[in-house]
Amino acid sequence: MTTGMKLKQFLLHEKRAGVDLSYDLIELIHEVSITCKEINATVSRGELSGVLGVAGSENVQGETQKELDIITNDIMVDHMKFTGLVAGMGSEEVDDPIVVPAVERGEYLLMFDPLDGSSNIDVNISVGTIFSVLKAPMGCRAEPKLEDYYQKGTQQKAAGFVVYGPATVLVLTTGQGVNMFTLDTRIGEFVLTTEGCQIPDETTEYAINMANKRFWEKPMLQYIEDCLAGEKGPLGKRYNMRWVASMVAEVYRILVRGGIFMYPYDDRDPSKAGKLRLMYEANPMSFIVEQAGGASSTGRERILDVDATGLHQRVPVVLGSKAEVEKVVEYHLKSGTEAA
Ligand code: AHM
Ligand code: MG
Repeated sequence: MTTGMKLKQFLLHEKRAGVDLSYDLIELIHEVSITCKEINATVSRGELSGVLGVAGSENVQGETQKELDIITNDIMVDHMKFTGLVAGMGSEEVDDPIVVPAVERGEYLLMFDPLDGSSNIDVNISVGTIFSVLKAPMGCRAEPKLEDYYQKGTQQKAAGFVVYGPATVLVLTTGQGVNMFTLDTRIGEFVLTTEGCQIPDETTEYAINMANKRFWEKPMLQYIEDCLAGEKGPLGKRYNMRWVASMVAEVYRILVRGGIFMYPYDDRDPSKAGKLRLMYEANPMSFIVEQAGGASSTGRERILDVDATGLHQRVPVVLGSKAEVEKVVEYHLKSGTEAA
């Protein structure tokens, strides 16, 4: 009976049961969970924390940062830098790799989005922290080069996210399925509450920002049109739509009851293949979704197989219930190989 175990206790239990997990990786995940408790403490105080609203600076993608984006980024960096577990870090909020002092260097690279969905903070809707762990090719022996970060999603050693919602929940995979740990605020520990999440294969619920419709490619337009046609249309089902504008909340919902989430290719800016970032959002979420029996694609290619060419690279994302994702891929393949 593992439900009820605390996060680190559970990971050590898994290791003893034969799962391939290094002690350093277990420690790293545990340390990340500590920073997420700190982020949770800040976020959950809302207006009381005095940090809501626009900070006035812009991040590397030219988006206005909320103060909390910066604060939560610093919480993660300042903590993880001195754990002896990471060789370097990549953050959605920072242009270049984050350097770790030589004496503190560890074996892993940590990629993270400290506060995903932060435009929701002021309106009190769920936000979250997303993270992905890669092996540093040179380990602790040298400062990682930029190219060391350019690893495919299939190389991830662990990925997870914490959603700061009505309950604070850590969703984690180390490549052996997906487990959920709920923060028990009475004892300050993440406790295993769901073991082996399984995304239902089929769904009738889709999530997409319809306001971007005019920028989409033909296959995406066609798929959504067919969803809207309902039971009388070619898909033969009555669909429902959701859009939280917070990827952590959307993926959490999909893990619990299935669904499909799409932030597809759009032609607003030819230098960006989509809105979401490969290293901080698409790869970790795809690893989790696949490990829960779902699928994840750009529409044409499995996301975990996409070549990484930049720290802040964008990628179209279609993920969730397997049969539905495969349907969307079919629409793309049928329409030929142009674009993205
Ligand atoms: P962020 O990392 O700047 O918060 O952006 C990512 C978020 C996702 O959580 C969410 O799915 C999407 O952006 C919402 O985009 P939109 O504002 O187009 O609805
Ligand atoms: Mg984000």
